[in-house]
Amino acid sequence: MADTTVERKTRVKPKVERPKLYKVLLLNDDYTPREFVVMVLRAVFRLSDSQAETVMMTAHQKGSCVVSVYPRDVAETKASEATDLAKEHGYPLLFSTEPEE
Ligand code: TYC
Repeated sequence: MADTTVERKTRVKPKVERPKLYKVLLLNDDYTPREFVVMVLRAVFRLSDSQAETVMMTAHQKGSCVVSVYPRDVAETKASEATDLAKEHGYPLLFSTEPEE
């Protein structure tokens, strides 16, 4: 069989897009105990004790704080898990998500 080579006239640019990342935000409230917030940050977001303490205190003082960034589905699942866990314990603690710029 004869060898044939087909050459492209134009370059094909591989269209691989990086998935957009989403921030998970911790929102302050007046009722959830600080230790409970730290426990949730450690359990759901795998923060260390000192990271969790810093994130909790930042939300407490400024109103909100970015916990971490993840692909959209992970961010939404973790935010719901954390919010639901607080609800189960009778606390109004809220986590929200928003796209990173
Ligand atoms: N403000 C709460 C208190 O004084 C503690 C708290 C911190 C709650 C951070 C939510 O995201 C939060 N008990």
